[in-house]
Amino acid sequence: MKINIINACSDLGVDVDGSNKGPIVISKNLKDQESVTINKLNIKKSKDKKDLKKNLNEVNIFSEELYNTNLKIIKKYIFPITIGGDHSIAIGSALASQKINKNLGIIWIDAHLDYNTFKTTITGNLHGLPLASLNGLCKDLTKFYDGEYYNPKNTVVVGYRSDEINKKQELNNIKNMGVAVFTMEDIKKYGIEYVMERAIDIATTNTNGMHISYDLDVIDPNFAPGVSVPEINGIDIDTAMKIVSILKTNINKIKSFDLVEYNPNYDINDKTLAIALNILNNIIEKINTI
Ligand SMILES: [Mn+2]
Repeated sequence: MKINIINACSDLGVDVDGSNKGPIVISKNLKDQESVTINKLNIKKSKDKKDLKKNLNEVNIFSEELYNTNLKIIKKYIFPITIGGDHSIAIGSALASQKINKNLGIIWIDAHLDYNTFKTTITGNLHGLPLASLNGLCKDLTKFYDGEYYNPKNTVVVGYRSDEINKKQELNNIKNMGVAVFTMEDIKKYGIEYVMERAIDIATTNTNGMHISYDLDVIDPNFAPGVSVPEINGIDIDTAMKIVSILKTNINKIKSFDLVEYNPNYDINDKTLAIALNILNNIIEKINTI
């Protein structure tokens, strides 16, 4: 299957700079891939601690442009691989896939739940809201969208960890919605093979397939320091690649793929870049065979 790379160059969803530069650094190291680049508006972004809707208009403008770009690609039966950028870019990429393919599930591979809403966010960093947005809970972030949202029953998070007391409400929200959350503890207890098998089952039961959103911060910052919001106690490189090989064996169920949150400003000796390239080269190679 033919592939297009979409460079989603935005860091407007987080008050840390640099993830907007990630896509170009990654994609120039991918050989022979057709790509299109979406740049964020050139504004002075809000980092005001009291601003709980940071860069909302600009994030919406970016999401809409990315959404329309991905729509066009998917309509041509080309497989979209969207490279972020902070995780707010997944609003545009995942909704475009849902709009065309209809009735998709989603696997959100991430150290974070990204399930805040405008009521629960304490930072106002909009990259903490995209998964809730994809379930239709943050309409201010999806104003451009007129399709169905992802069903929480077919929504799965893999790799979450955080003991922060202020995350309790987010965790309650996501559980009350019926989203499946597999934590780091689950991965340690049951193994990544079992967890991914369950995740794929949940995302694809009675659906037309799934969208995959892979956040590099799911990997332990010892191995992948080049992210904006690192969380300790993450998965190792072997586990990160096992996830990819399990996805490869299920490639026919995958309709669209994101790799997000690479921040070259914080990378050390290109360690994180090497992992990002390994993930993408594996996925690209497999898509080329179908
Ligand atoms: Mn994350």
